[in-house]
Amino acid sequence: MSQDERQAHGGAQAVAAAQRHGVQALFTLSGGHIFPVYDGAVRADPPMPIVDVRHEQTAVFAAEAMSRLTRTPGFAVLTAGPGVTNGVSAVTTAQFNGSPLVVLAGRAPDGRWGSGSLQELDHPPLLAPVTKRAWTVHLPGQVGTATDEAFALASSRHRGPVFLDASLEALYGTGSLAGAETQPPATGASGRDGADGPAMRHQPDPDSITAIARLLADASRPVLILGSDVWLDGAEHAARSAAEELRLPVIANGQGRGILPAGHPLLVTRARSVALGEADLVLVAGTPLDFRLGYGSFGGKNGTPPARVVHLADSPELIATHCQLAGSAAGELAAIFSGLADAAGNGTADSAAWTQDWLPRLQAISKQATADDTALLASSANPVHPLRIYGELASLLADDAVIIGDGGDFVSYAGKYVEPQQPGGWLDPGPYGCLGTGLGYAIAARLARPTAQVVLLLGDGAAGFSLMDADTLVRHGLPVVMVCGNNGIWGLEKHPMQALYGYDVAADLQPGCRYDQVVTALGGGGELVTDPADIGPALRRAFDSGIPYLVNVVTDPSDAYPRSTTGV
Ligand SMILES: Cc1ncc(C[n+]2csc(CCOP(=O)(O)OP(=O)(O)O)c2C)c(N)n1
Ligand SMILES: [Mg+2]
Repeated sequence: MSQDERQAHGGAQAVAAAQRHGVQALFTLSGGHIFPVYDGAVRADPPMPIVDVRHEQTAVFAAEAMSRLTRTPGFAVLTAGPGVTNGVSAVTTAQFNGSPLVVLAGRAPDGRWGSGSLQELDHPPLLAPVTKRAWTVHLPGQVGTATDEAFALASSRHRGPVFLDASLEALYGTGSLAGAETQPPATGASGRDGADGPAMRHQPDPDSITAIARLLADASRPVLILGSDVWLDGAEHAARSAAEELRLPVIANGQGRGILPAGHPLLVTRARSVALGEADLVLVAGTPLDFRLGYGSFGGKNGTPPARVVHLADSPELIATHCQLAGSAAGELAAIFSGLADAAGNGTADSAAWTQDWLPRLQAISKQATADDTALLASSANPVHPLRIYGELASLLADDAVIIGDGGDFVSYAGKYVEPQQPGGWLDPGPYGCLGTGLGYAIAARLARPTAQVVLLLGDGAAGFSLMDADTLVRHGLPVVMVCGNNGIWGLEKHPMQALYGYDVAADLQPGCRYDQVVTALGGGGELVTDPADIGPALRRAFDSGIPYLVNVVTDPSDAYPRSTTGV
């Protein structure tokens, strides 16, 4: 590609760089420090859509979700000072999720630094601990190059957020439109197995794969866990093929959900407790061995010895060091899966020990658990049992639906009872567990998947963090179905505090609060539901409405999600 010698201000350089990395839209909230970026977006050819939101957290959450759904980097543009600090929780969420994202911020002028100009804050020291890199551009000719670098870094394994701020002089001043870097990104979408350019290839060590194949040959009760990075690294097809070839029981986690569709015979997520409690070998792919996975301690239940654990990750620095591993492999996850299938397969898997007893047992437990759900999913209890909502939703969801969860107990139920049919159709906040992702994720999902159903599941507490951004859905014409599980409490905190102290404080919200009227006031639609029989018809009206629509279901506050740990 030839160098573009045209002169342009820093904002135009940044937009041109973002476009070279496949960015389709920027998410922002206005401030004078960043006007040149808007001017760059408006004048770009083609122009870059600007999605202006009502809180910077929403801008960054939207950019993060865009990256997790499209597997091209997200782009958020924040104004100096409070614009940046408002985005910090969402940047941290991206860091925990390994989501490729660039946050470009304005910055007070260098020429007045130290004199107290408006919103003068040195952002990088705040952002450095929660990004891959955070730095400042001071020269007008360097914004394009720096933005190119930021996108390349965000998209390279292990992916994550990168922060860049540009002083007023740098953003308003002019330089070459192209910056120094005009190569198409070596990274881009890693949406297909092996689609990465050469710079992205990280071939795993074949010896470590052979060693894992040997562990598998010795195993009689193996389990494969598929996490979010399997999807983000573009390894979903290789993962499924390997699981099928080796006949491995699979449990899915985060964005790994849907890689094996609901009902797949190897998917034993509903037998999780026995599978992880009695396994003798657990292969954990594309997710950290954190609190969600018992910190990597498996087996040991019902007289079984502790399980051997193997960690598979897209980068060596992610391999767990806090627990004992029997094996590990790092690099391109698709290559790890196909290498493992080759090394361990050889046509012997059908006769492998676990297909005779272990797999059928987990399948039977899963089947029984699903059968046992029927009563609660159809519950006619009044006040409504939250599971009745999921019972009604199940029959309305299309295979390509994007399901987003933002809340406590209400969303834990969704994680257990809503099984996606396709990978890339499930968005939870990930291990940082930050409430408030909801509207940002929904905005991005509607833009990333224009014809798919987008369903946002909101706890009533969670709704308070971002519901004002229903206004953004309305202004930008983005229809989304929102379902609020309204128990009138911070359920995931109230019940545990009761259990610990015998009383609770700071855990009550307004019973029956009209969150639906918030959405109607902002120009969308909505309704309140108190009778279980009305849930299905209300959801159908929401899907048919073609506008942002919130179904506000009053649920039973005495119901607590049956959890074994709160993660603390
Ligand atoms: C930003 C943030 N603040 C606080 C918490 C702690 N927290 C986790 S779940 C939860 C309760 C959520 O309540 P709600 O959304 O109403 O869902 P429910 O549990 O009632 O179904 C809280 C306060 C958090 N995870 N994130
Ligand atoms: Mg609640």
